[in-house]
Amino acid sequence: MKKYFAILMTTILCMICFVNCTPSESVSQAAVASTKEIEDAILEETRVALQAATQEALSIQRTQEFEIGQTQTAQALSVAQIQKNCTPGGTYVDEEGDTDIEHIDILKVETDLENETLTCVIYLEDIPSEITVNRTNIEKNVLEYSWAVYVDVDNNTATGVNWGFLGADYVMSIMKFAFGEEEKTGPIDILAQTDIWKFEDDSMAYYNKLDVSIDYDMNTITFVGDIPGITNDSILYFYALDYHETDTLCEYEK
Ligand SMILES: [Ca+2]
Ligand SMILES: [Ca+2]
Ligand SMILES: [Ca+2]
Repeated sequence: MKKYFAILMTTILCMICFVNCTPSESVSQAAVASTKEIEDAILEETRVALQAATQEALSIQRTQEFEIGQTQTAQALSVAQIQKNCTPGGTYVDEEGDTDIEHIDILKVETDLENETLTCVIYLEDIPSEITVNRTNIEKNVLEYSWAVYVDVDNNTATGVNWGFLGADYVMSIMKFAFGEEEKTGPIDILAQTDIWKFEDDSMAYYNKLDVSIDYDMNTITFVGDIPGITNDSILYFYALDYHETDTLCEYEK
């Protein structure tokens, strides 16, 4: 009896299967599924290939930029060896790693003078997209960050500032003083002030706004500003500071 019941059930199941899932339908559904899988696989392969190609292109571009930078540095080195004084129009190279703080480690400065408009491109070891200001571990009312170009317009120590960079008449600078406000992070040129200052003896007066642009891929800060009376014989000093650490190039020796 059990045997007949089992045969009957098997027959019924086979009939249900025959009615609901004919072999042709089953094959065509499988074909659709596998076509979809193939399409998905091709799309995925294309996406992966595109991503790899983009990354490779970026990597090649970075390598090219690096090689260009190296060539420029080599050319600049020969220029720096010939010139003793830093004057507008020259390119000057500084030692790499003479400070451990990469965003103030000056590597090179390219300068250009058009009439009285001075352009300085300052190459640094690294410029982070954001810096932290008003750090809690430093005292109040100190200069926390600075990137600056001092200009002794008349190459005369008797005029201009009578301390520090003796004889400098103007400074183009990014400066951030910590006055005890809340600690915060952001881009350098948003958090710091960008100005040109005029020196007279022991005082420093605001002169004009400084045009600053930062290239985070090339790690450069470019200053453009009008300096009254500047000539190709004026003397330039370059300076970067993070709290108590500094890096300088063409520092004053008179
Ligand atoms: Ca340096
Ligand atoms: Ca002077
Ligand atoms: Ca230096």
